[in-house]
Parts: sequence; structure tokens; C-alpha cells
Amino acid sequence: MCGVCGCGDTKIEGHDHHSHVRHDEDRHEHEGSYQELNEYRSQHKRADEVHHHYPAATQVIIHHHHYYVGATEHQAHGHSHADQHSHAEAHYKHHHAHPHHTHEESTLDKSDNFKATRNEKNDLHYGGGEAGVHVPGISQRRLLKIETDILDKNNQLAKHNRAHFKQEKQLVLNLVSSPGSGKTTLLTETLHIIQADRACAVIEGDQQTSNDADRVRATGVPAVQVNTGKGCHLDAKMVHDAYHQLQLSKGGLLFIENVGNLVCPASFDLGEKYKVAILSVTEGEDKPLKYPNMFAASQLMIINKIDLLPYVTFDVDICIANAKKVNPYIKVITLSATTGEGMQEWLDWLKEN
Ligand SMILES: Nc1nc2c(ncn2[C@@H]2O[C@H](COP(=O)(O)OP(=O)(O)OP(=O)(O)O)[C@@H](O)[C@H]2O)c(=O)[nH]1
Ligand SMILES: [Zn+2]
Ligand SMILES: [Zn+2]
Ligand SMILES: [Zn+2]
Repeated sequence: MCGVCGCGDTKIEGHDHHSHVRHDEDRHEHEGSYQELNEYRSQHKRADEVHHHYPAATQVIIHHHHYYVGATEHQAHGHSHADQHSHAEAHYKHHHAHPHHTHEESTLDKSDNFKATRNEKNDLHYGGGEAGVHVPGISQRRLLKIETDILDKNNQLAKHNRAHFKQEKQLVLNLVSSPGSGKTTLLTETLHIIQADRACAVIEGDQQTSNDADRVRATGVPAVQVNTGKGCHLDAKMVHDAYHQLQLSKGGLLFIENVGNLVCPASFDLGEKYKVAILSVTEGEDKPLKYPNMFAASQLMIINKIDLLPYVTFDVDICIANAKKVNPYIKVITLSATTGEGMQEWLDWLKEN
């Protein structure tokens, strides 16, 4: 079940009591890093603080996540929440400015009688509540708490992953997209070219099958398949387990291919340096506007399958403009994984990073 989208049919309350961090604690083998995680946990840091080292573009998504928390707190204190504020600073200070404030006691929680908002065309919008998501029978406040808890635990583990990656000098990229945009094809084509120069490895995320890991292993590059079952995204714990299984040499390049899903992977920090969003020209140039969180969280957008441009209605410039609307910092590379057109720019980008 995904705490962000509420999808899946596992009991949502059950998931809330299920701690990935504890599982990790039981089995963890790395003294130093474990201690770091423990110290970190004891400081009781919040999810929003974990993200401060991220480039500005990524903060947009956390801003989205925190916006609703912030909005509630701010409304309770009778002032509005500026949209373009300096995020790290503002929330940190805010946190300390109202140390005794408890969310539970707020009398402003109207979420139990949550109703979709309607526009002039009578369209229904279910994202207007505090949680930005609707799950029948669960209040907005409860949803918000669940999402915050899940992301908080995930973010602690992402931080732990990041410590591993830093120590072992791994460049880690999280490839995100809808199903079939060409992630695995781009990966295998890339690996064929660069594996001679640089140690590479891949963590493959899919709900079922080892198809993608098999495709990667066929190039000679080590890969671990992570099947998520009903899960709609990889989380930091899965990546941690797969990472240790891979036993990479220092200074390598680790690609994580996330589950094909333009929604949920946006919210889960895996400890990667960058998210790379892959969009193919058959999907439509409006995708960055329809699924803004994903493009806001990504530092690079690859527009793939440009060999098909003569056959589809897709305006590359409009697509880029749409992506920049949700993320002015996003870099864009257009290419075809199958013909190789534009691949050099991607390879150069990899080298620079
Ligand atoms: N024409 C064209 N087809 C491509 C290109 N890249 C990938 N494809 C095709 O698109 C289909 C899906 O490619 P995959 O690489 O499996 O896509 P994916 O994103 O890994 O898919 P999931 O793992 O299921 O999310 C395959 O039939 C590929 O051959 C491209 O640049 N041009
Ligand atoms: Zn989901
Ligand atoms: Zn570890
Ligand atoms: Zn794939």
C-alpha cells in the first residue's frame, strides 16, 4: 500500500504500525552507519529536514508534501503560507517558533466531512484536502499523519543509503517514468557503451518478473531485481537491501530503475543523487502538467523515442515549456534509445555528474 496515493488493498492502519526502520535495526550489519541512523533517529528530526541537502528543484515536492502540514499550522496561527519562501529556513524556524503546538488538538480539522471541490464545470477535485489525497473512511488528518510517518521513516533510511553512497563514492540515479517509456532500453544501450570505462550496476524495480534485470544482466552488468508485489514504487529499504547484495566497487555508477508509475515514486527518496524522469513522445506533451510532482522532483527530463516524432502529434518545445512550468531548474535531453540519436548528450551528462 502506498501511503501517498492510498492505492493497494492492504489495511492502511496496519501499514502505519509497520516500521521498516525496526526491521532494519534487527538485521543491520554496519556498526558505524547504524549508529549514525540511531543518533539521527534519537534527534527526532522531521521528514522536511532530511531533504535540505537536495537541490532546489527537489524541494518543490517536499514543499508539496509539507505544504499541507504547513498550511494547517499556519492557518491555526492565523497567517498565510507564502508559496515561494525559502523552504529550509522557513520551516525550521517555524518548527521552533511554535514548539508546543500539537496538531491533534486543533479545532480546525474539518477533514472528517471532507468533500471534493467543484469548479465551474462541476468537475470534482479530490486533492484539495489537507492530505492532498482521498481515501474513503479515513480523515484527512489521519492520512496526513500516516503519510508523514511513512515518509519520515523512508527518509531516515534514505539518509542512511546516502551515507553508504558517499562513503563508497557511488553516483546513484533514480530513473522514473510511466510504464514503457524506455527506461530499460536506455539503460542497456547506455551500459553497452560505458561499462568498459566505469563500474556500473543496476537495481531494477517492477511489481513482478525479473525481465528487466535479465535484460541488464545480458549486457554483463550486475543487476538485482526488486519485485514490489502490489507496491507502486521502490522505497529506501528495498534499495538498501539490494545495494548490499550488489557489493559494488568504489566510484561506480548505480542506476535504479523505479517501478513504472508517474505518481508515487516522486515522493520516495531512495538516497539517490538525482531523479531522472523519462518521458517518451507517445505519451503526450502535457504529462509534466498532469503529473507535476514527478517532474518537480527530477533534475533531468529525458524525452525518449524521438525517432517516432514524424508519426505522432508531440511538440517537443511545448513539452519542455510544460516541464519548466513545474520545475524551472529541470534540464532536458531529447534522444532515441533505439537509434542512438541524442545519446551523446546523455553520456556527457553522466560524465559531468
Ligand atoms: N521507437 C522507439 N522505441 C523505443 C525506444 N526506447 C524504447 N522503445 C521501446 O519501447 C518499449 C518499452 O521499452 P522498455 O525499455 O521496456 O520501457 P520501460 O520504461 O523499461 O518499461 P517498464 O519497465 O515496463 O516501465 C519497447 O518495445 C522498446 O523497444 C525508442 O527510443 N524508440
Ligand atoms: Zn501508490
Ligand atoms: Zn547499511
Ligand atoms: Zn523497464
